[in-house]
Amino acid sequence: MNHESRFSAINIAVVGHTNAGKTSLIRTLLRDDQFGNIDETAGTTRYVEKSVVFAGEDAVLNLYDTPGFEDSSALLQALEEQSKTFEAQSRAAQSPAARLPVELLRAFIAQADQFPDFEQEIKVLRQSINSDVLLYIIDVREPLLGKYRDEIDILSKAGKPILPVFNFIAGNSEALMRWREQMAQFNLHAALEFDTVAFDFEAEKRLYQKLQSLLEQHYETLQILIDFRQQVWQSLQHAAAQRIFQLLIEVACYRREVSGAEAAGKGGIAHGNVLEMQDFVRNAEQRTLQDLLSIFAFTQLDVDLQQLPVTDGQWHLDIFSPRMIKEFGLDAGATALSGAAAGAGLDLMVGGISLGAATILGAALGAGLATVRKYQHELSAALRGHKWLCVDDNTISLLYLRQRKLLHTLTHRGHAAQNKLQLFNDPDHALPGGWYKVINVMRQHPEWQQPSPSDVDYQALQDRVIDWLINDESS
Ligand SMILES: Nc1nc2c(ncn2[C@@H]2O[C@H](COP(=O)(O)OP(=O)(O)OP(=O)(O)O)[C@@H](O)[C@H]2O)c(=O)[nH]1
Ligand SMILES: [Mg+2]
Repeated sequence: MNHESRFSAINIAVVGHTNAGKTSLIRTLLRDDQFGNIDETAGTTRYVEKSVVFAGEDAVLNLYDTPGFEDSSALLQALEEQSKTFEAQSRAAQSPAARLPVELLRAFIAQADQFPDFEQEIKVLRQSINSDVLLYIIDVREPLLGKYRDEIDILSKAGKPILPVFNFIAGNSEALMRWREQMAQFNLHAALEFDTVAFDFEAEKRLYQKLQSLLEQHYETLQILIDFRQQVWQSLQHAAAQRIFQLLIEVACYRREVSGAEAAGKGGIAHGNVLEMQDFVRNAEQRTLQDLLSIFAFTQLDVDLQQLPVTDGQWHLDIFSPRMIKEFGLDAGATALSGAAAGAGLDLMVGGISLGAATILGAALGAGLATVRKYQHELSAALRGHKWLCVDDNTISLLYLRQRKLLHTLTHRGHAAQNKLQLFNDPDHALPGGWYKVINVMRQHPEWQQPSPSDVDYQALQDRVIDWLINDESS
């Protein structure tokens, strides 16, 4: 059964100079990295191409990608010639009625075959006349040249509202200011900043709100879209935070029994065991990174533009690199003292090892018979002098900080794109209050290695960590 839309879709022509980022903007709005071709050479888009933005099943926006303007001055000149011919014709016919600019465009388009040089531009003009609004994409790094004045002059003849969209704004605030002033000179006061490469819901929402003010008759339709996208956005964020929570649980629950002799021995924990644990952590983090990139439909191109220290879904800096602890501002000594893993201080500082036996014993003795039963296996191993190799607090904290930073980068592109992403030496790498308690709770529930949504304690902990991840603005 065909779905009948509640309203008619808004036709939006995405226009502008070649290479300004028109196709990129559409990809961002569609969250579809397969749409069209994008390239740093001029004249990539050769045809008008339509794509549809839906709110649920309703088509809300028809976006028309168009070829870029190349020689707008010559085009304007040709249009002026046309206008003179018009005037001469009117005089000859003794009909003094002035022609509307849009009629001039129509007449020009009708004679397209006479202007093979403007083949691309004529496609843009045709689409502009047939649209409700024009999004005029501007690369703010470009100097303000006459060609832009000419482009706006030409486009405004279509008689449709024009919304300038400033692209490549990251790190170019002065240029942006000049462009804003310039657009005001053209009577284009409503303008928008939008970095097209990645998804930032706030910027997208501002785009729809500006359109609401330009297209009052479509106000409700746009509101439906805003609400829908907001909902989708929130569920993406939630899904991503939940994925990070799973990583933390998975790693905090990791445990491997080692004999007391091995734990106390001169050689320390067998090297092989440690390497195995480290590989486990690395793989778990890697899978999370890849899942997060795919939740937000990030490609390697986006990653590069974001300057994330990631290639092929892999972090550049290993989680066990000694630089990590230092540069994330964590204090190895402090966690050794505050954690329940007494006696594992040395281990905490190298390679992310701690011996969790003390934690387990302490928890069990404090919590009574039920807990003793639950940890029977661990306790008897502990009594035999066996211990557990766990992932230490610092490593779990680093995972949390690095994933939180990633989540915020993926969701607040505007912040991250300004300059090279500062994952290190960032004074704001604060851990949430109560963080170490949370690690301990996780460790004491090895069964949570399998997601346990029916367990109320699991649920409560998950809600808490998700809330931290999404709402903690300190990163
Ligand atoms: N850094 C950065 N690069 C961008 C941004 N938007 C687009 N690009 C890059 O700019 C180049 C041109 O982007 P396109 O989307 O192909 O531009 P276009 O306006 O469609 O170009 P034509 O189809 O040739 O008219 C590509 O290399 C994009 O990756 C942005 O916001 N920031
Ligand atoms: Mg293009």
